Amino acid sequence: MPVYENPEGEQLVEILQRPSYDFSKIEKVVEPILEKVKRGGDKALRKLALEYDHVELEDLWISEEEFASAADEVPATLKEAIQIAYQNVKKFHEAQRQQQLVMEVMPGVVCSRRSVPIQKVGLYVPGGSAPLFSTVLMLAIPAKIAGCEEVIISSPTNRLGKINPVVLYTAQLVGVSKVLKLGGAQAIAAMGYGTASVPKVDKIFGPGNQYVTVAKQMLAKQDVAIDMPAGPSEVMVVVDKNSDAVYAASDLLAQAEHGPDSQVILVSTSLKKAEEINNEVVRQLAGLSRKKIAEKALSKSAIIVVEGKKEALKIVNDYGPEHLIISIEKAEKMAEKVVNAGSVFVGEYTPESAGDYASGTNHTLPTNGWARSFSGVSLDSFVKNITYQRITKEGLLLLGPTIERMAEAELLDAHKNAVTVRLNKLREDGITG
Ligand code: HSO
Ligand code: ZN
Repeated sequence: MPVYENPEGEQLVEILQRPSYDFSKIEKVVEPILEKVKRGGDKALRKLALEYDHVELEDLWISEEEFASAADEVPATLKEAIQIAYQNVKKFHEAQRQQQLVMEVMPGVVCSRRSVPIQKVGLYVPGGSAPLFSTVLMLAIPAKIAGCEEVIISSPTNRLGKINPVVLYTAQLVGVSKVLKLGGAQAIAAMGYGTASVPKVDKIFGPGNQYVTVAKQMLAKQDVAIDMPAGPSEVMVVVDKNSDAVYAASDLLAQAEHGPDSQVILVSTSLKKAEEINNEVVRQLAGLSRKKIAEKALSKSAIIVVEGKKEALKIVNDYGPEHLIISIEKAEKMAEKVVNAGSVFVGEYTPESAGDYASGTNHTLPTNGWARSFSGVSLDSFVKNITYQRITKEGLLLLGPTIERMAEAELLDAHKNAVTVRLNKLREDGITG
C-alpha cells in the first residue's frame, strides 16, 4: 500500500477521493430490463432468468420442500453460530423500539407521534462469489421486529435453480417464508413494480452489484423507497505506535477481500508502525483464498501517516468511513469525537468482522461519504412515524388567532378561513374558552 506522510490540501483530498463511476452504460442495460418486467410481469421474469442466469424457473418462489431440505444441508456448527448472531442482532434491534410520544403542547392542543411499520418490504440478498447470508439477518430481523406485514427476500439461484441453503436456513430462522428465486436488476424490478405473483413493495433494501444498485436508484425516482445510496464497502483503521500490527493488517484485509473496488485506508500516528503493518499485510495476504481480489483493492488503498491523534481524527471526520476501527490507546476518547462514520469499532479486540456477523449492530451502512448524513440500517429504517393532533374547542380558541395571522401574512385566505369559520361558530355559541 502506498504510504503518504503528513499529506495536506489537495494531496490529501486526492488520497481520500472515492472512485467515481459512470453509470450511464449500466443504466442503458438496466432500463429495458425494468421496462420488460413492468410490462411482461412473471413471464418476463422467467425469460430474463433464462437469458441472464441460464436457469429455467418453473416457480418463482421457493417451495416448502426446498426450505425443509435446505436446513438439512447446513452443518450443525454453522447453525449454532447463526443462532447466536440472530439472538444478538435481535436483542440490539429490539431495544431500538421507540415509545409513542404524546404531548399537550398548549392547553387543548395535543400532538402525538406513533411509529408504524412500513407495510411491504423487499430484501435483496446477493448470491455470486460469496453468498452473504449474514445480510438476511441484518435486514430481516429489524423488518420482523418492526412488524412489516409483508417481508420478501429475493436472491439469485445457481444454474440448477437452487438458492444457497444457508440463505434459506437463515430466512427460515428469522421467520421469512417468501423467498424469490431472482437476482439482478430483474429482482429489483419485480419487487418494485409488482407482478401477478410478486407483491409490489414499499421499500427495497440490500446490497448488490452495479446492476442492482442502478435498478434501485432508478426505482427510487419512481414510487419505491430504498434503504440508502450504495457504493463500494470501506474501512478506515486508526493506529498508533503501540498498536498490534497483526490485528491492524487483518482488519485491512478483511475489508479488501470484499471486492476489487473496496476502500481500505490506514491512518497511523507512527511511520514505523505504518511500515510494520504494510509488511504484515503482504505476509497475511499470501495465505488468503481471495488474494487476487484483495490485492486489487489494496493497490488503490492508502496509508496516511499523521503527526498525532488530532490530525488522525480530522481525517476520519473528513472522510466519513463506512467502518471505522480505532485501535489506539484510549480509543474511547477518540470514538466520542467521531461525527462522521457508519459504525465505529473501538479498541484492539473489536474487529469489523464482529459487526459484520454477530455482535448485534447492523452491517448495512452508508458508504461513499454518505455517513455524513445517513445512518446505517436499523429498526428505524423499517418504520415511519405518523403524527397526529387533536384540538379541542378551547384549544382552537387559544391557537386560532395565531394561525389566522400567519395564514393572512402568507396571503392564503382559505387557510385562514378554515380557522375563522370555526372560531365564528364558537363565538356564536357563546364559547369563549
Ligand atoms: N462488511 C460488509 C458486510 C459483510 N461482511 C457481510 C461479511 N459479510 C458491509 O458492511
Ligand atoms: Zn465485511
